[in-house]
Amino acid sequence: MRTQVGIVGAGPAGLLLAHLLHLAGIESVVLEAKSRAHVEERIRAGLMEQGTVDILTESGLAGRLHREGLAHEGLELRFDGTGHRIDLKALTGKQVTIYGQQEVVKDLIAARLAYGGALHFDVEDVALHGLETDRPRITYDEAGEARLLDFYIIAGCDGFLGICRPAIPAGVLTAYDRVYPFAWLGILAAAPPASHELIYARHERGFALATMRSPKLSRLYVQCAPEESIDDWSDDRIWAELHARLARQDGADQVNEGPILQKGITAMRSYVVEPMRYGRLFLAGDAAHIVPPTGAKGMNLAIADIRVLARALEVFCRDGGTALLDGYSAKALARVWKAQRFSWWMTSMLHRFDGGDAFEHKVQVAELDYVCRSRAGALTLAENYVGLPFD
Ligand code: FAS
Ligand code: PHB
Repeated sequence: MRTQVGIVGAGPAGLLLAHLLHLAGIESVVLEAKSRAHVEERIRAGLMEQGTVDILTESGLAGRLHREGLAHEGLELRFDGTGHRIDLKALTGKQVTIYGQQEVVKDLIAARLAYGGALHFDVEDVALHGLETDRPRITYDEAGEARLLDFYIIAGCDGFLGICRPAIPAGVLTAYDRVYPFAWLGILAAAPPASHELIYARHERGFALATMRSPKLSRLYVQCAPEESIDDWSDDRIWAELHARLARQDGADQVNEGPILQKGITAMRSYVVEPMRYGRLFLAGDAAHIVPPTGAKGMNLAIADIRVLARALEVFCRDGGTALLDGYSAKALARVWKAQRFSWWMTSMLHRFDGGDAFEHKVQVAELDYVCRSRAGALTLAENYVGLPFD
């Protein structure tokens, strides 16, 4: 007995794909290496584009998101101790929403289980076979039992460190890679946010970002060296850097300290593989691309891939049409590269590059000054930040 679609990975990409296929009457099986508790507790992205909220709303998954999400109509760029608000709503007519990725994952899992969709946690040794045939299969172990499932299509939604991308034979993929000379140290603190909107700060000591998860939960980041360990950063050192980098010329200090509930260091990298397909295997989300989180594009891009892939699979499973499937990679990559460009641009503009000469520092500040004072400059940031229109 063959299920139509096999999905490896229960992150935002895999879970949303399973849900959209279900709405189209298409059976799928989701295989996840970690436990339900693990994937629901992983603190990652926080900011959703308008298009992401729309997709979740249209697919009936956004009840809690609309109750608990925080709608934002602007953001602040801060440099040389002065803040400049970018009015996203006035410039684009759109807003963004703060709603933690782990909350999206919880909502997607609850929906999947509510209608009895196949979702297996804690699977091991997932391996793909027959990708070049019209009968691809997945083998894996579950509770010590070896399993084998046949599919028509396999979706690789297993993130940057998964097994799907590496299952594609050498020489097929072209990888584009940029590793940045810094990382982000992020904390989740039981403290009111520094501001009601996000603050992106360029500072001689390094980048800082003040964001949030709720009116009582702050999410804060500071740029650090890529090789640093979280053990190098005491709570006092973290708070001291946040106060210094987010300080305003007028002396106002908006950073509220509180118990740090979670902290971690995330590497910064831009990475894309082309094509996002091999035979009956289709890659989506971080399995195919990662971006530095400065532009808040990671999860949004995963959702955008799935929007294209789900539509193509619906046509294929309904009447065998392959035109949309054959066009998936090129269509997804067109958006991926625009998000890569924006994420690289925001990262280049806001971070301290050790060894950068005085000229580069002056150009960075001039770029920020231009974005804040020119409507055209502000619009280019705003329309990418809220999410480019789906074509
Ligand atoms: P995911 O990585 O979310 O999900 C892949 C799933 O596949 C995981 O649950 C994994 O356990 C599973 N898997 C892996 N190998 C498997 C195997 N062999 N078998 C079965 N399952 C397997 N983005 C932002 O926009 N803003 C941020 O602030 C931000 N912070 C981040 C912090 C960290 C530490 C990381 C790693 C990423 C961050 N991102 C951020 C990016 C992140 O949100 C991703 O873009 C998003 O999770 C992509 O979703 P998926 O493609 O579904 O991949
Ligand atoms: C977050 O809230 O975690 C967040 C928001 C915007 C970013 C990165 C992270 O650019």
